[in-house]
Amino acid sequence: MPHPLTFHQTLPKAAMPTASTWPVEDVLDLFELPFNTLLFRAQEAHRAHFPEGDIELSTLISLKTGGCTEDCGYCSQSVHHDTSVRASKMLSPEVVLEAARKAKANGATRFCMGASGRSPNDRDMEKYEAIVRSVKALGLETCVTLGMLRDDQAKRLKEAGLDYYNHNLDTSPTHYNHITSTHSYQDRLDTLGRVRKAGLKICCGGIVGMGESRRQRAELISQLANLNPYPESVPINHLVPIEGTPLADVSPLDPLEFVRTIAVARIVMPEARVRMSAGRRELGDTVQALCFLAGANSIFYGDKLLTTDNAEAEDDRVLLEKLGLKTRQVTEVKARMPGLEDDHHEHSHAPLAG
Ligand code: SAM
Ligand code: DTB
Repeated sequence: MPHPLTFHQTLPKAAMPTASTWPVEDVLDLFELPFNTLLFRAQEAHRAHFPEGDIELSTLISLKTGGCTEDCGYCSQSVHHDTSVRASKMLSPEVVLEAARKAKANGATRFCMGASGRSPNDRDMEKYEAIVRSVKALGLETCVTLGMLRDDQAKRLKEAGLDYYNHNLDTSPTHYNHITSTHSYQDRLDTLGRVRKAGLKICCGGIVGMGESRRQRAELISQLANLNPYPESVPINHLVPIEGTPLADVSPLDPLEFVRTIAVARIVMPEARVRMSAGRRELGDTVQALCFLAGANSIFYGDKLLTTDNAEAEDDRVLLEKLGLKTRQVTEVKARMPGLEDDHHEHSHAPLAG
């Protein structure tokens, strides 16, 4: 008997997001729909592009923590803020590999690695390449976030086997100057351009709850949707307030507005993995259930984010089971018959390891 949460389904190969044009006003109109209409539209978009209950599990690790020269107002790792996070050396490849093995055994299909800093230096680049190679060899999808990249760095990461580069726009262009002064929105867009040029997939999203207006949330989503093509992966973070940062005491966002943001992202980027990202622990089961209904189909899975606690893995197992959601698995299948494509992805679903 298969486990009740197990089924197999093959998706169309390499569904590449198509170009779309989403003016801010149109995105804002979506935000302002009656809640049920918005969720209904989001469900329609979701079901047209993904099988029911297909949740991607990504596990996150901080390769190098703290000591960052940038002054992003939300961040625990900036040298400009007096937080409890201390700078630490880069993790050894062995420690990272062990964490990746564990993540895979626990059901994750993507391993996301973050390193603090404005941009990687050349000595560290070699280490990142080696780490990407060895994590990729485990059969996991790889994602790194290392800050701003030059063309040659993006190319090297691609050659090392990197799948995704995470580089968030974080907020609207009109709010960005209130959040960061050490780099510009254009810097972020430029890195995204280089990442695309190198042939990498993009993981790009933002944070809500940083004192922005609804229009500014619409501006962020419009920016993301108008990237051509839009990101394959869209993390929507809910601000995790960090003591000692300028945003520590910002008024909390209405959780239903977080749900709306997910729903709008799903409608305007229907083929993207929309990740209910940081801040999930604080949202509770009911709001998370609404986010899944709104089209979230990826979560960070594991007890830790970068410097803060994630929702507990055990609680996630219980929640996914309760909601009847299945998790995604990716297996590279080498073609054995002449005339078939070199390899293809087989998408299946399996219960989580306990
Ligand atoms: N240095 C890299 C860069 O420049 O992109 C990594 C930056 S940061 C660690 C990665 C992303 O995590 C940020 O862009 C932001 O969206 C998210 N993030 C960081 N701190 C957060 C917080 N306190 N609450 C919510 N999201 C956060
Ligand atoms: C993303 O959008 N969110 C992740 C990942 N990309 C690197 C990071 C969340 C960090 C939350 C705060 C912390 O743990 O320091």
